[in-house]
Amino acid sequence: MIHSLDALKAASDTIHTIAVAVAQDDEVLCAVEEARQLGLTTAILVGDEEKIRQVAEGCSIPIEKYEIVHVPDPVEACKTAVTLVREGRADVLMKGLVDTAVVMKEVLQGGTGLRTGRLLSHVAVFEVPGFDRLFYLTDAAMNIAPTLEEKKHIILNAVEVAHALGNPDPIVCCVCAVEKVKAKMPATIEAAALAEADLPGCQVIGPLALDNAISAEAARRKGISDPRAGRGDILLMPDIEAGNVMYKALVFLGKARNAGIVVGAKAPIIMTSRADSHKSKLYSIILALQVAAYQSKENKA
Ligand code: COD
Repeated sequence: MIHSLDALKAASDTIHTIAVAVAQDDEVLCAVEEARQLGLTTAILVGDEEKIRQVAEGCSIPIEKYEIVHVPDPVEACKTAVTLVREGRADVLMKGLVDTAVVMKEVLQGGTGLRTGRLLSHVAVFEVPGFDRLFYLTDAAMNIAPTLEEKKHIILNAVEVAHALGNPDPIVCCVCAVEKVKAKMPATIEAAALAEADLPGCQVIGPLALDNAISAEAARRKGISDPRAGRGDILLMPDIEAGNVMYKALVFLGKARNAGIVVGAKAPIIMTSRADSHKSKLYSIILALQVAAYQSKENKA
């Protein structure tokens, strides 16, 4: 099982191709180049060729190592990058210098996008100082107010990522404000329903407050008898607000290292923002490659 993001890097051994949509972004190109230098990836850069070459030159990136597809219009560039993934010429999609909504619109297009019938959701993998396991936080970035049914799919998407990283039976904690079902707190009612739902490939418990999800000591002090309390791997957040606050708190207050991808589409999607650190972008690429390798192995099995 992979316990750290550096171990994830070391475990990656298959070269996969990334299609970068609107690739003229210095931070994104630097992270892609670092992954290429590590021998992990090749990339097809879709966007304005002149601008891509300028950015590459400014960052001392050997642009001759890359295939460039000249599509100056950002919407068309997203369409082209999505097509490259859909047609199997690339294994992972990465967002460059373009709004998330623009890429997602192309990803979600029926027929020409990357939909599979599954819900798409964001999974962030965190390495937190003081903890010897990775946490999978979901959904901090895509589904705004998921229904009970959508939460089941969000859990299953995170379970797939945990499996890809060698955790065969992750403990999923449905995080709420309290660990008891309260009629006035709908998230606790849904958490209890999720714990009863018998989702495959994982063990779901909840409702749990955050401390009882991640700290066995806190759970013991609270008198929670379930031995899985405090040993959560996947942290299902009640909605995007809680998820996003938790994400930012881990990064900016907790100094945690992280990677993040959108799963549930035909291929993993890397949606880093400019606020993400360089390391986080590189780890997100490596995470996406690892999940793509796992998915192609599973599909062949
Ligand atoms: N999975 C699968 N299909 C979906 C999903 C999903 N998560 N979301 C929408 N769809 C399908 C719908 O069923 C529909 O057929 C089509 O896509 C369009 O649906 P809309 O109109 O709801 O789609 P949008 O473009 O309005 O919304 C999709 C977004 C992902 C843009 C939206 O959910 C969103 O804004 N999410 C939050 C993104 C954000 O601001 N994150 C901030 C933190 S980084």
